[in-house]
Amino acid sequence: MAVQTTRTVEELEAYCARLRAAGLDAPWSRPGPLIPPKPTATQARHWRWRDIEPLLFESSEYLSPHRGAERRVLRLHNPGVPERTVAHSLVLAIQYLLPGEVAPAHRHSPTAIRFMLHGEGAFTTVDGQKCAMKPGDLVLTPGMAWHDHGNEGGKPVYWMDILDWQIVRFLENLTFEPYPDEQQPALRSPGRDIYFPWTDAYAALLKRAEQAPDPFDDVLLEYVDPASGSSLRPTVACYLQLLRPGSRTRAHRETSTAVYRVVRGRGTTTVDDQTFEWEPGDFFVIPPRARHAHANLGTEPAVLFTAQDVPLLKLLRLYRMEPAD
Ligand code: 1HN
Repeated sequence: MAVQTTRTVEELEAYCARLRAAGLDAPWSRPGPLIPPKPTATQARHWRWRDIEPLLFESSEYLSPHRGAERRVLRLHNPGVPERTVAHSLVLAIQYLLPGEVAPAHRHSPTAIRFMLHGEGAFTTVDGQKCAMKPGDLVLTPGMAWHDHGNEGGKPVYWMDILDWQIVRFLENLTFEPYPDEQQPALRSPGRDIYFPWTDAYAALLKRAEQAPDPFDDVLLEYVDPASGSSLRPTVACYLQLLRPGSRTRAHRETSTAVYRVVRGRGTTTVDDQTFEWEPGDFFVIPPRARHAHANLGTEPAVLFTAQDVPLLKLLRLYRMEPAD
């Protein structure tokens, strides 16, 4: 409440009632600062692949992908986020398909980025471009691109989906549309702007490792649009990260949020007062402004895939990074 006033509390309450009736609000009429500090909903969290894997395999006993249910996915659920997503800004889901299964064609306003995790014979068709997905391949599905998936192999396959769903939802621009048929025709081979094969990305990462390491990330290489050189999307950037044996990065804080998948190797990531000891297949999330540092004290290199909302924060002039040793 205002400090200096000639009016009584009752008069103020009556005034506030008249404001409400007129469709107005006086924020100073309630106690507390005008802009209260708000802790992030996203909590630092580590998911172990050995806990996820049996539950992922079991999911096929409950659901077959079909029109309506659309996708057999398990989402990473951050306990702090009411929408049950990995972070306040991003969705991370693992999608599982048995041999011969098809996830029907549809499109939606959020962008999806797929990073292939396991198996042979998986494909995604994006606006008529059929992309075979081998482990480590990245396929970009921009918002409103038609897409369907399938498994033409003899064994189950799975990949991870990163979506900017939460950002689009916050902006109240979620749209969804089923394609008239279960699958769209494959018309042409994939463009270099949506299909990033593992062999190329990994070779580029090893080449980057020949340069001086980054003190905060050791070796970090961003996936960029080949024509423009910009991040994959205005909302999300993806990177491959190599932590060389014996490397220990400097602690720092960023205003952005990062989700990670361990591709190979072992290491540790300290996020504020927690230390995650990760192994191949594990996932973890670093909330905004959390102090974090990575280490690989083993004898083998460690490779991480990470997706971050950095480009959006940069567009909004909100991106900051500061050392926190
Ligand atoms: C979705 O539509 C896909 O199209 C994947 O493959 C994951 C997670 C939440 C909501 C929609 C897909 C999703 C999703």
